[in-house]
This record gives sequence, structure tokens and C-alpha cells, in this order.
Amino acid sequence: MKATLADLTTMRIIRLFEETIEKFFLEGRIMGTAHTCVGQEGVAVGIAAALKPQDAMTSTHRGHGHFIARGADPARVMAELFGRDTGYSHGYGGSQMMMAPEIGFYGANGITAGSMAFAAGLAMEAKVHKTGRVVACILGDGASNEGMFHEAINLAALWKLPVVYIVENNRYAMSTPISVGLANPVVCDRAAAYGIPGKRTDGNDIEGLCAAVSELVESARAGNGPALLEVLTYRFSGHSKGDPRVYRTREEENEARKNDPITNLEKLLLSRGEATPEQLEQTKSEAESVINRCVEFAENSPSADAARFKARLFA
Ligand SMILES: Cc1ncc(C[n+]2csc(CCOP(=O)(O)OP(=O)(O)O)c2C)c(N)n1
Ligand SMILES: [Mg+2]
Repeated sequence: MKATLADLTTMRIIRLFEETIEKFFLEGRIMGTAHTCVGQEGVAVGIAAALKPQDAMTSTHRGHGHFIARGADPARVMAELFGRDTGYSHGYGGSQMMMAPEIGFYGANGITAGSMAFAAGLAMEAKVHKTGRVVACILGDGASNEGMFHEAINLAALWKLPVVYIVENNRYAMSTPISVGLANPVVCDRAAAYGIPGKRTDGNDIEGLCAAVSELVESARAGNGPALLEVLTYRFSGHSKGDPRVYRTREEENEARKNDPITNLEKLLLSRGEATPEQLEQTKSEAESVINRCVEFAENSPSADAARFKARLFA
């Protein structure tokens, strides 16, 4: 992949989407909660760019960015958060229960590591029916400590399933830093236990990340079985809405912000002469108008409706 202004726009849309909904939650304009991925936009865009249309992606509780990068209509994602009938789950799922198989997105998932066995199942279907599909299963560093991590990777390795497990190592699981949660902070080392390739890459460099994902995805497609890719990133936002982030310092956050994936891509495009400062600015206004449209669409959509929902389910 050669990153373009379009990738920058997508990353900005994801960031502004997340910042906007965080504000709406705090204002009580939307109910429930959500986990935003501010700072992790490069991971979403880099992974999505490595997948083919027939491939599948599974996500986490922090899934809006993955979903939008995979091609979801951000207006329908917003509508779901507003509890509207036009949302991806007709307003009944919310942030962690959105799915769109028609674009190869097999769901956010509120269960930590919950998508891992599900992804192995999707990969098994691909293998049995020889569809040529590969599954990219995204999980967090915290999820790598769940039993499901080991169960799923063991079976995927044993049966040589076409699935690539991608760990977004954002250094925290809720308030627990990896220094307290991981006996070995290098998550991809665990691949050796199952005899599969394990790699680490930088989530703030979308071209490098995309190349790493592509290599493992194409190897899985060729029949070589699963792999474990660890992506180093950082969530600038709190764990979920209103998190005061007392478990880390503002200095640490400021340090991490020096490696912002959006700024990195801006610098790359400028240095290669592939964008002018004006074009970079224009991506900001494009993202703003997309998000304004999303809010307008969500607000003007009909509320979730039990009768309509039921009729669709049993149609
Ligand atoms: C099985 C299960 N255990 C615990 C939780 C509560 N929980 C929600 S998010 C989270 C932390 C996940 O951390 P990580 O996998 O690193 O993802 P991140 O939040 O950093 O994206 C936990 C423990 C849960 N949702 N499911
Ligand atoms: Mg984490």
C-alpha cells in the first residue's frame, strides 16, 4: 500500500467520529457507553487496506474505527449509537454489537477475546469450502491474557486455518498497564508456543503495518496457516466515556502524542511531495462535513422500533 490523502481523510473521519460521540455521551445526548480509538486510527486503516473484499474482519469492544475503515457508512454507525432504526443493528445493538457481513465485518464484540474462536470458525468455513477468504481477527493486549486466546490459536494452528490474529497493543487493558498485566510484554512471542509466525510492527506507520498484515494474510491464503501480529499503538482517549485516566500521567500521553499516526501520515505525504499543506487542511474540512452529515442523519432517523425489528427478524 502507498498511503494517500484518502487514507488521511479516513483517519480524520474516525478521529472526529470518536471525539464527537465522546462529547455526546458526556452531554447525555446519547445513552450507554462506548470505547473510542483516538490514537489508534492508523491500525484500523492499515489493516483494512491489506484485506481483499472477500476477506473477513472481526473486531473488539473498541470497534468503530475498524468498522469505518472496513467500509461501514459512518452515518449508520452514528445512528446505531443514537438508538435509531437506521443503525447497523436497528438501534438495538449499540457500540459493541454492530455487524455487516455484506462488507466482511463480523462484528464488534463486548467479550474480551470473544471474537477469537468466532474468527477461527469463520476461517474453518473458508478452509472447508475453499473460498479463498482470510480472517483478520483484531484483539487487545488485555485479551491476550484470556484463556480464549490460547484455545483459539491452538486450534487455528492445529488445523492450519486462514486467520491472522492481530493484537492492538495500546499498553493498557482498562487501567492496567502491560507492565502489570503481561509476564512477557512482547505478545507476539507467544506465537512460538503454537509454532506459527509471530511479528511486531508499528501501528503509527500505516504503510509498514499494511505490508506486515498483507504478508501474513497472503501466507494464510496460500494455505500456510495462521499468524500472530502485534501492533504497537496508544489510545489517547480514556478506556471508555468519562475515564479520568488517573492510572497514567499527562506527560506520558504527551510523549505518545508525538507519534500520532495522523501527524505521521501528514509528514510522510508532505515529505514525498504527494500533498500540499492546503490539501492536508482540506482533509480536515472533508472529515468535518462527513461527521456533520452523520449527526444530521442520526438525529433525523426514526427511533428503534420493537415491532419493526421483530417483523424483520422473523420475515
Ligand atoms: C470476558 C471479559 N472480561 C472482562 C471484560 C471487561 N473488559 C472490557 S474491556 C477490557 C480490557 C480490554 O483490554 P484490551 O484487550 O487491551 O483492549 P483495549 O481496551 O485496550 O482496546 C476488559 C477487561 C469483558 N468485557 N469481557
Ligand atoms: Mg489494550
